[in-house]
Amino acid sequence: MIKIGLAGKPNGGKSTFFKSSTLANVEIASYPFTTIDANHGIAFARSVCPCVEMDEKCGNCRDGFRFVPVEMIDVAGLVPDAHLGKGLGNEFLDNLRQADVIIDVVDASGSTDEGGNTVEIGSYNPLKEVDFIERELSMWFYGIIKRDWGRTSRKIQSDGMKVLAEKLAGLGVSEQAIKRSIDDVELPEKTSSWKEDDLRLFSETVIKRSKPIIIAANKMDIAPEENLSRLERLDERGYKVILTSAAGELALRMAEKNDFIRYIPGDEDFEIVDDKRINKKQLDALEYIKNMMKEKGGTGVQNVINTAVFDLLKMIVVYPVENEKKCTDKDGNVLPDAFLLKKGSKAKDLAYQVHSDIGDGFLFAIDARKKMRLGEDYELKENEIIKIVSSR
Ligand SMILES: Nc1nc2c(ncn2[C@@H]2O[C@H](COP(=O)(O)OP(=O)(O)OP(=O)(O)O)[C@@H](O)[C@H]2O)c(=O)[nH]1
Ligand SMILES: [Mg+2]
Repeated sequence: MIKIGLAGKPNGGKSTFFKSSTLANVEIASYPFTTIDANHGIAFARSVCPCVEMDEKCGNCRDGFRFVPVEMIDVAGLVPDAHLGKGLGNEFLDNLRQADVIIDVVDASGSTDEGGNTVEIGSYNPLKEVDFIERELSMWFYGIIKRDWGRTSRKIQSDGMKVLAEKLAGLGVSEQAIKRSIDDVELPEKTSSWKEDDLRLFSETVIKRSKPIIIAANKMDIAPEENLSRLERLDERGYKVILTSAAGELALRMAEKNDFIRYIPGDEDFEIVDDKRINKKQLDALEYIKNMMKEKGGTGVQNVINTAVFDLLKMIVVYPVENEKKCTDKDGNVLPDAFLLKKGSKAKDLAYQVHSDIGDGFLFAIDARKKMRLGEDYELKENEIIKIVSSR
């Protein structure tokens, strides 16, 4: 399963973002280092369900939106020099080892300083936060790559780049990402000639390739407009930035759970249910969130997850079925599974994801909509419904 890591300075709203996306019961508080041990949970990417074109609804989606599971990891806050052990230090960065993509939850309101201590709204520049978090992440990689570098680089000379790939496998770095990073910044092929700065540059590049970052400009509900536009302008520097209110999303998810509102995560609006249990204070809070969503186009939380999964990681959703006429499994469940696959995946890759035996015995696939036979090298497309025919 894809893994999304939440990073950011203390008190920025990581656990609130996590709780709103997973509904896991985690601690949230207005002081730094609330989270110490990483939280793991299941969040969801939202996609249009193919059953909207069918007579029979699948029963696995909400109003035609399918929520496909992804893993989410919420970690301790990072402070400047975390890679040297400051704050909760280096070992906490290691919770991000397996993350495929990182959401940097930035406090756009500027109401917490770089250590996460509460300050007056607008008094801390969130752009500084973006820079230092990125630096900490790349210095963390650098620290690991640098370890024993003399020996590693000599081995690379004799045995090739796979040596480095093996060393970095635990960080989720592939040999391809290593090679591309070296090309990107035109480092000499002879790794033993790399200077300190080359190693740093390599670390910075390889982490960007293996763990792309998306910025959630959080606390938009209380953030000064100036801060929001400063953060949004980061797109000129190649960043993906999305404004969020994790607290707003959490309030909606809780209200939805209690049947106070009708809300589908990712929607730009919600409907308040006429309910005697809602008191004036709750109603006011919901109205406040409603207005904010109207102005900003939603709470942004689902949008961040979707952008991370579909834009940064370039995934597609594919629906494997056993009966291509009815689009069901053998028990008659309509569109029982939704799989996330990397764009460019082939029919045979899907077979392997269903089961390794099915992959080994792959004969051909069938596009359920077009009733067309597909070979193992057929490149799957977003939203396709596929039957795999296998000898096993
Ligand atoms: N106004 C507003 N407050 C928020 C938002 N998201 C989080 N908060 C508040 O920010 C404070 C910190 O939230 P947490 O989710 O605990 O932050 P964290 O990043 O997990 O903090 P650490 O675990 O200490 O690193 C809490 O008081 C939250 O209620 C938001 O979107 N808007
Ligand atoms: Mg936390």
